[in-house]
Amino acid sequence: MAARLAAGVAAVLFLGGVAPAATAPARSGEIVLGFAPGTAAEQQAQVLERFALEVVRRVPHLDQVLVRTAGRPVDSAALLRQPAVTSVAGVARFRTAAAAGAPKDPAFARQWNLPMIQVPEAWEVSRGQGAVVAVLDTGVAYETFGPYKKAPDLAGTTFIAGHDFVDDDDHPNDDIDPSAPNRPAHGTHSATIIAATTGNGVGIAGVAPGAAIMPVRVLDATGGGDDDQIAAGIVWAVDHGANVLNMSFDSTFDGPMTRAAVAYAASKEVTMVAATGNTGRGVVGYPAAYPEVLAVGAVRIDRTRPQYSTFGALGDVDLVAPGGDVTVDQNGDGAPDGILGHSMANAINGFGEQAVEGTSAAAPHVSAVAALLVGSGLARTATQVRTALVASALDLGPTGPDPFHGAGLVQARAALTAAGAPPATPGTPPSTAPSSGLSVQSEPARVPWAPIFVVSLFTLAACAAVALTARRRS
Ligand SMILES: [Ca+2]
Ligand SMILES: [Ca+2]
Ligand SMILES: [Ca+2]
Repeated sequence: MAARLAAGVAAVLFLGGVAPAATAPARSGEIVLGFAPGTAAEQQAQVLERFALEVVRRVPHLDQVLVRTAGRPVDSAALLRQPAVTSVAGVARFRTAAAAGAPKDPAFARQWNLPMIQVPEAWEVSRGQGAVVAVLDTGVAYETFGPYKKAPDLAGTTFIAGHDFVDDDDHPNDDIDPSAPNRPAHGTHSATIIAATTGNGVGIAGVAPGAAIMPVRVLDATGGGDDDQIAAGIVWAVDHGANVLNMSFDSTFDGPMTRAAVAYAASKEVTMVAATGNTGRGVVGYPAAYPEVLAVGAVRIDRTRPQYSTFGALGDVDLVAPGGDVTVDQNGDGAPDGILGHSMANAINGFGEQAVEGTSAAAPHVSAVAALLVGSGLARTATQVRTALVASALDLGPTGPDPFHGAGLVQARAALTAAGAPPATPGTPPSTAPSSGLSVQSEPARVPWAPIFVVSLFTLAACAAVALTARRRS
């Protein structure tokens, strides 16, 4: 350790005495526990044993100890109720000012949706390492296999083996929709919002770039899926270690198998996130309508609800997240205000960045912030994650929870603080809100695809009536 510290100091001096900026990412499953001054060693040991915490490092003379949570949920509130415990915090990381700054993803400057939900600030605490997000969708371009190619901006992303419940095989690859070939492949787009490889000089930055993606294919290339496929995907993801399920699809049909699968996932404390729908009307679709699922609506850059974003009665919408509106350019950057993802269109190797709008794009933001919480070690169960997300949301519209925005706009850094991370460092540089003047791009992002297409939410509704008897398989 002494050698490592010395090397770090030398590096700082070598770079010209730049002040170390407090920033950075969490060490997964490790937290710093503060004890009251003078707490006896035996008393500390009792607390550690009671909460099944293992000591990683003690520093002489300090009342703080770095502990490992062994992947189990940490009840920080219960810890803080221990008389001997004074603080519970994530592991702060320091680095030279020169090493900080915006990620080197060429399209990052166009990702207005990231600063809007405090993503760069949240990376000071967690990048999602240790969290597994199952993307229940049309598949993901996660491997080069047969005719399929791995998406360039998923090259460094961690994947957990998934499953294909449409073709019933172990290769949940994403396809081009033959009926709308210029529409970007949906599951890949969703997955990259969550965990595109970040800082790699390609494409976009993900919201939780350290999270692992589990591709679970429950929708065919046209975006349709049946009750049994959805249910099988949910149960499979839960049984294979997913912490968070992203479900960017909806139906007006309350499928009995999906309903039971959602109840099973909730019983295992797996966080479920779903899109409210793109009908623009006041009835939230399933599975978002199940109370166990976080129902996510959309907002535009000006934090208002786009016309398409489905709302409900009070309590039906839990949160909102950036969903975009490709009919406007509110930030004046010359591009329609869509949500950028990295996916393919027109051909399974036709990769690029596409701007889309929809609650399908909003939900992955919340799934990714849930992954940041899980990765921080400070919130792991669905109950803990929901509590932190709701408590920290930025209230929008009518004061307090309302039918259009629920608790409000998801806020990644505030959610981590709500779960027990230290507050954001005052004067922390740039929440990196990319201004339009900032985009010095030698390699301009290929946005938007022309023409900009509206990615409507994939809906099961159209086939719901026949879903149980006349399964559509491509
Ligand atoms: Ca990237
Ligand atoms: Ca714009
Ligand atoms: Ca409100």
